[in-house]
Amino acid sequence: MMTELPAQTQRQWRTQWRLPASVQRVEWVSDVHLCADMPHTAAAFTRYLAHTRADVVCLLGDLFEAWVGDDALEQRPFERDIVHALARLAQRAQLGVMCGNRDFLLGDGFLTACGAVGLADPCCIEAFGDRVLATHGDALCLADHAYQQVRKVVRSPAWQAAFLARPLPERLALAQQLRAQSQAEQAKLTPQDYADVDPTEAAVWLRQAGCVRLIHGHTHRPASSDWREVLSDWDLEPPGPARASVLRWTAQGFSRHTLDEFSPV
Ligand SMILES: [Mn+2]
Repeated sequence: MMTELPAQTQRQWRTQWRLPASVQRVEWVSDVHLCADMPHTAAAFTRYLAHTRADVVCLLGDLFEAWVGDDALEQRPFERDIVHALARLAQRAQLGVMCGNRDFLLGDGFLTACGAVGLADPCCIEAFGDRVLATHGDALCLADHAYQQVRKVVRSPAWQAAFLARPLPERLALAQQLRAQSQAEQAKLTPQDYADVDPTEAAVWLRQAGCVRLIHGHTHRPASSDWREVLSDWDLEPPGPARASVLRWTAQGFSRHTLDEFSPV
């Protein structure tokens, strides 16, 4: 017999987002990897939220280093503070949130708490008479076969329902353990070892969506080309070097901005 899945996994986030004609400035951020032990990065992100003049902010995944379920909000002051900062932004701008490979359990409870629109991966976003295809990017890193296997499992409604049914302390402990494992594995790699978005598959996605440009994060290798804009990750912990940038989309096209622009005057 099929058991009913919790609302969190019955995700019907939007695959198309047509922005109103009044929108003048859209900003894109991904891979902030927020966690309580990276306080400088969290402070810079909340400062950005407080000072941006964008009409629309799209967060394209891995906003959080880990997310073990929306119920964690009740007991975790760090996550709650971030949600409050997002909710304040959502009072003056539209906020779109997509899941990444680390915070793939962000659910409707989170969206409601911060007043955000859930973006499916991928999501076609229309503005300025143009349309772009937004994705976190991990689903297109096809060369990483081991990861694609894991992704298939953890993105299945059955796995997610079983995981979310476990007690919160157990989920937090498991996330901690997975993070330590992935950090140990990452330490062995050089940036050239990281998988990149598969250009052939990306071209298929773009053609199917009727778009010519992909916006993605995940690879932590910010770049612009004729078919894609790759977002930067954020890391502002000393001793540095600091990494963070915001991609802006206006009627004039795309531009990249450092955080200096968003400091209080
Ligand atoms: Mn990622």
